[in-house]
Amino acid sequence: MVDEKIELVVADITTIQADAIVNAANQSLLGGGGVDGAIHRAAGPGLLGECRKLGGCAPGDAKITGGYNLPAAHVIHTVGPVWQGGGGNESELLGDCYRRCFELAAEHGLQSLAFPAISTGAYGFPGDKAAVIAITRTRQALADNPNLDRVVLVCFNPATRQAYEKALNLNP
Ligand code: AR6
Repeated sequence: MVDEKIELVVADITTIQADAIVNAANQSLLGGGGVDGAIHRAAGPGLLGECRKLGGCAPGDAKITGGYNLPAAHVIHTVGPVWQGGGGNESELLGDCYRRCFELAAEHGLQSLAFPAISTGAYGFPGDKAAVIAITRTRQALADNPNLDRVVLVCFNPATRQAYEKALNLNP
């Protein structure tokens, strides 16, 4: 049962011990507010130094770095879509973010991964729709990659946790 490998926690993602935590970054990969700011503050300046060499990142894509002062060994930086009402390929792009993060995790042999609710803060993606995409992609990745044994979906607030619980019950 892949769902047994999915964990929902209300927490600050910078405290999570995992092979990698995912950052909801912007195209510059040079830091920002929200979860991006928190990750850069907790990781320290080494992270920004490595990010400067990456040449940015397109929406829907992802890039991996070290975790520096974080408890996580790596950070996978992905750039979610900005919600524009739903007609701009936002759902596909958000799905691509999850797919690329899981691809990088598989390429690097990572066994545990923690995600924030990508795009649902400053980028305005509706939480319920984002939760369905996150759960669908996570189940797919767990089914495809037996080496992956723990995916933590980090909720910064109870509403996000409720959205994930609803999505998990939609298509068990
Ligand atoms: N741990 C876990 N989740 C968090 C944390 C945290 N420490 N802080 C916020 N969240 P956002 P986006 C949740 O705005 O919508 C940045 O400036 C938050 O409650 O961080 O993808 C970037 O540089 C929400 O549920 O990311 C970009 O410019 C989720 O993380 C832009 O924001 C995502 O909220 C990206 O916007």
